[in-house]
Amino acid sequence: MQKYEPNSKTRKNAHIGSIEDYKKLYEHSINNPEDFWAEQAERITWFKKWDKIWEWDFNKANITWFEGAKLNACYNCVDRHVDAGYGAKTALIWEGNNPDETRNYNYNELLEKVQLTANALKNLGVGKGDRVCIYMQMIPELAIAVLACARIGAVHSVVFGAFAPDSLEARINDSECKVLITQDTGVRGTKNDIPMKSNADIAVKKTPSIENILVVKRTGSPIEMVEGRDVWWHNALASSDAECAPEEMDAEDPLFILYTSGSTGKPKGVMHTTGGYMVYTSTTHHYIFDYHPDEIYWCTADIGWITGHSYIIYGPMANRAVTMMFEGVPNYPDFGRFWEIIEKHKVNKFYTAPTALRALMKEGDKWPNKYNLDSLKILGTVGEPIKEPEWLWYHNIIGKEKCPIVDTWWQTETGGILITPLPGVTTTKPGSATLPFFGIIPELLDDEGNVLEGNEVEGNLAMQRPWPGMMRTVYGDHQRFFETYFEKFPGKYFSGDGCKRDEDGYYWITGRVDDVIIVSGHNLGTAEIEGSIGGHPSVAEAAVVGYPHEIKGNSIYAFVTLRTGHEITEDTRTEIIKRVRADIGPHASPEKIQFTEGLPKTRSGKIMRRILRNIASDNIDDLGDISTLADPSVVSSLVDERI
Ligand code: 7RM
Repeated sequence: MQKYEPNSKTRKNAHIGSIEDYKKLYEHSINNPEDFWAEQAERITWFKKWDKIWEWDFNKANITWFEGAKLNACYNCVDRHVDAGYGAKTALIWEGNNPDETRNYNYNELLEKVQLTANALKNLGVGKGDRVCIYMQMIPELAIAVLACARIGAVHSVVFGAFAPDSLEARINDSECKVLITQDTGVRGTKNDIPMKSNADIAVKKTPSIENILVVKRTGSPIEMVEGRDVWWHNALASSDAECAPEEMDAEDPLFILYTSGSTGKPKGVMHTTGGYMVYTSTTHHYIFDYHPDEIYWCTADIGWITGHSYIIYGPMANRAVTMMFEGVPNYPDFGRFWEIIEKHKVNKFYTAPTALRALMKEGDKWPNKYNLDSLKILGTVGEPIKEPEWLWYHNIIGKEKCPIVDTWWQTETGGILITPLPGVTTTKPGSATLPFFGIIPELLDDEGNVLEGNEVEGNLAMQRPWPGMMRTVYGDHQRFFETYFEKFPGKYFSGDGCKRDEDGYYWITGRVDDVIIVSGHNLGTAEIEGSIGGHPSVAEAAVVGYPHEIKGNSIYAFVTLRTGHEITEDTRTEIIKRVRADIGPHASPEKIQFTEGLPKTRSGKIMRRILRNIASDNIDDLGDISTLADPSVVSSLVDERI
């Protein structure tokens, strides 16, 4: 396989410009972790320094960083840059769904808006520790709302704007949010009236904790406003005071909750705290995107996901970056949109998902070739394994062979990037996330938990020690935090991913080893989808697996058994799809549904998903061992009737 060395220009300007320097700092970070993280923590402005760098016990899932320290995340992202004289510098560039819509906020303007919003929240009775749910599309007010919560010490819970009312309701109730922030309707691609407020109205019928809904006017479409409960954002800001001092938060005070799908039906409220998260996101953003002042940095993720939290808002803004936010989609008005935006704003650092690259690559080189992409210096990917074809396309057609690609592996739970190349350092191999970031000790374990030493091994990916950005608990359920991440391999953090280490010690993520399917970079729990399908009155049982899809990475294949006496009709199929879209969201709807008389189960009643995965992927020659099935005969009809 061909390897790609960082070019000399990147090396020369990079914060770290050689593998020797990386190794030196890596070894320092491993041998003297407390010194290393104390040094990195200097990026953050603390109101009070810590008493202790770290304390941890993976056997109890207890982790603290910078205990005793005081800081405010919003102050670090906004105020201190104004105080340092950079108020007139651009903080946020917003590119609307329609190409003629752009808004810029400098740090002065951002500070002004954030303070007004923070006071508007206070006027609604929101205080330190209260939870605020944010359900919006990618408009600037979303970033402002997040920062305003951080400013007053309210814990934000951003719910991705494509989620259906039921999912929103479950997330609000789990953390008992007091206020919901949304917008009238949303604009995305050809959709110009996404019913945000009316979805919110449906959700809050069953969320007793919500006292008020704050509504941003994005489109002006008519919506219902409930007297005494619903407040227009612009009115609330107009009657707010201009000044709002940032709350002094403990390093271990919660900053936000973000829900992620698990292998049981109920989503997990991943909780991140303040000090460690800020140190980790700013440090990783600095080194991995090799960020230098005034560079234009664009991460295309949605703020509804962790990538948007860590690498649109907190990391870049702590580093005083010019960070971009995009409301639209890569194929609207046409397949050149990303490249048009890069030319228009002279983007230097570009971070996107393999699924987007696959979709764009398929449309041919003519789209990127229409635009001047010379401003690009570094390209990043995240969310799923990137395969060689799209890696090469990214490298050759987008980066013109001069931009290092950082394939960054991490998770909602990790808060920031753990395995990644550094642009001025790492010789890359297409498809490998390469080497650990500073302070990170990845381990590959066999199923019994034995550490696989040396190179050319494959196993379960775990971390030997904590890092400052890792999650601290599952909101309201510390036992679940322990069981999900620390129980299977005692004393380690288990990621749920499989991984191999090659002859050069490079890491290659092989995908999830649990019941999570990643579709277009979105984590979906099989249990959640099965629960939704199972809610259909004709359905007796459903099992859902992923199968490879050329654009989405994986697509969803549902095996469904109907109740006796219920007939398979085209309506059943469409109703099932409708139900999943309504319960979870369109991104979770099954691409294929196979009705079957029975599912392959062990004698203890566990569905053997491995067999279903093989059938769904058309790997029927080697289904694996089927001898432990209660009734092996179901397999042949499943194979014959596969779609
Ligand atoms: C940041 C994010 C996490 C899961 C993770 C992996 C997969 C993420 C990569 C990747 C291969 C990568 N958070 N994943 N990055 N697989 N190479 N560079 O995506 O919580 O939504 O998903 O995504 O399976 O466990 S996430």
